[in-house]
Amino acid sequence: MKKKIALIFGVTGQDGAYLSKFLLKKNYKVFGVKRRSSIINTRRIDDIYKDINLESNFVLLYGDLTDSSSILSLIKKTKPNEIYNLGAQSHVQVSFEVPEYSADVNGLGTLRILEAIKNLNLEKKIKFYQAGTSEMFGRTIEKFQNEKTQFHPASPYGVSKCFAHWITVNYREAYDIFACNGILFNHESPIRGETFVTQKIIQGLVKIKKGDQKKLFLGNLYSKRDWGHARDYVEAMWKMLQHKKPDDYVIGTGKTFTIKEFVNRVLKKIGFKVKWIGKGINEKAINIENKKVIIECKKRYFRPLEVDYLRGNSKKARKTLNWFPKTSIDNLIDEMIEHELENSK
Ligand code: NAP
Ligand code: G4F
Repeated sequence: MKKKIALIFGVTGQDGAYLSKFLLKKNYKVFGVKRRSSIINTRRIDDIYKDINLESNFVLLYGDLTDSSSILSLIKKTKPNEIYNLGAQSHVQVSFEVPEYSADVNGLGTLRILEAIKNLNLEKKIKFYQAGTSEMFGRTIEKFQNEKTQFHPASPYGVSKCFAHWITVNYREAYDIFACNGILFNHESPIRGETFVTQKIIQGLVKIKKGDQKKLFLGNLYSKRDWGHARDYVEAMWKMLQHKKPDDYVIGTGKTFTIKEFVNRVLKKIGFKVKWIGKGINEKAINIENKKVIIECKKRYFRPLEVDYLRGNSKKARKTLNWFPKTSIDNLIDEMIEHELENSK
């Protein structure tokens, strides 16, 4: 049987790495789009590259979501059956610093791919996945967000992803493209970027335990997030494109925790006993054993506007796609800590 071909934008990111491995196991040929950078940015996928058995089925090509001509020629050259758009300036706080760039990559980047599909007359040949986000719900007052919950984004990142969401719906309705939006809640893993809060907490506390760092500085400890594992979530992306009809799906665990609850779980697993004192920006955690402050809050990590509460209702994905999250928050934390301990040896 002829191999299916997938083209992944954002292949060097957390999800790109998990999705590549998932698709290669399913016998796809995977083309990944990487950006030119001044230092090597393929750390997360180097193991695939080094695996001689996978080598010829995994090809990296240069491209950029801000460059229509590269997108057009990548699609022409690779003739994919499925395109996964995972490429983004994906850091919410950074999007307040580089709003225009975030809109360009995240919003217009999506439009550029859809336009290329249309202009190459491949509407009936290519299935398209768009990496949407729970950040689109932003400041909603609904406490269990599903596909019908109104968007109220709270950052340039969230707004740019709303554009990407609606342009995907628009091209599906106007040109009959098999295009799906995954509305994914936070998902983490041992290869999560170091500046996202889960990885920052785990790396920081492991370093403090080993005596390699003195303190961990954080921002808002009271926002709530629904955290799953990236490995489970890339399966949902693929399932969306295998379904008979294109549609949009919320993907989350249905459980939510504050940042402080996440920190406390990590502290316990690493073997710290702490006492929390103070309020707001003055809140701190003191190591009971040696009376040293190990966690403090810093203004610079608070955002101009916060998304306070996210909890995903993925009933539709469970029912229609038979998708279920497999990893609990405790297993996720254990895996991330184990990886960090191994790494720091
Ligand atoms: P990530 O680790 O930050 O990866 C983002 C990827 O996009 C990287 O490969 C990055 O390349 C690439 N990229 C950035 N700018 C680009 C450009 N101009 N042209 C082409 N590629 C570009 O993000 P992730 O956590 O894997 O998330 C994947 C996607 O899902 C993103 O769109 C994100 O917004 C969305 N999402 C993530 C979550 C989550 O919790 N992880 C939840 C919902 C939605 P470099 O490696 O060169 O930087
Ligand atoms: O880990 P975060 O930076 O993730 P955030 O903002 O929820 O965004 C992530 O998930 C989205 C899905 O909902 C994705 F679309 C997006 O691409 C990204 O992957 O922050 C989580 C929470 C926030 O409330 C933040 O204010 O943690 C709080 N926080 C507290 N201290 C911190 C810190 N966040 C970061 N990054 N760093 C801190 O020191």
